[in-house]
Amino acid sequence: MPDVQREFVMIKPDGVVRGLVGEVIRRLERKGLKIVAMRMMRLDRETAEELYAEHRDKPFFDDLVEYVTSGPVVAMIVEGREAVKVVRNLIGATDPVEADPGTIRGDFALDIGRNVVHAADSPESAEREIKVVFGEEPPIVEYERCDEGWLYEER
Ligand code: IDP
Ligand code: MG
Repeated sequence: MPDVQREFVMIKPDGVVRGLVGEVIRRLERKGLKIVAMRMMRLDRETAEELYAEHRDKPFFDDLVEYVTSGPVVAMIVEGREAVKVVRNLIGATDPVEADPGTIRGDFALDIGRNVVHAADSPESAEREIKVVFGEEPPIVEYERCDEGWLYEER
């Protein structure tokens, strides 16, 4: 199967507390993506700062770190063809006001500072963020989805 990628996805505290965990996972699963690791946790400040290191100098950085450490998150690694692009399309634009209907942010959020879900923006970011949140040896569980033969023309 060509172009298989790993993507890092994280349901943010508003998504968990608002009861959207199942909704987000459902959308990833029904697209055909395979969840290969998942952990519910609370991010500590250091991990959140590292996760969002690229935004350290932005005016919203402190609020962002406060937000993602304010409650539980559900962190996941998903696999599939072009998983990074596919997940970014599923979650929608950063600002939920601009996000298309049908996307997670487009359907469930109204505020850029409470946009329900995080996903890495490139395969390189995904690899880095997976290590930040899951550690150097992420707990990946390999298996086959029973529909893989029908999700992809070639295997
Ligand atoms: P992304 O989550 O779509 O990749 P980024 O630009 O990487 O968007 O920003 C990371 C997160 O920082 C966003 O998801 C959002 O929660 C927050 N954020 C981004 N820009 C703003 C802003 O202008 N005001 C407040 N929060 C912001
Ligand atoms: Mg980003």
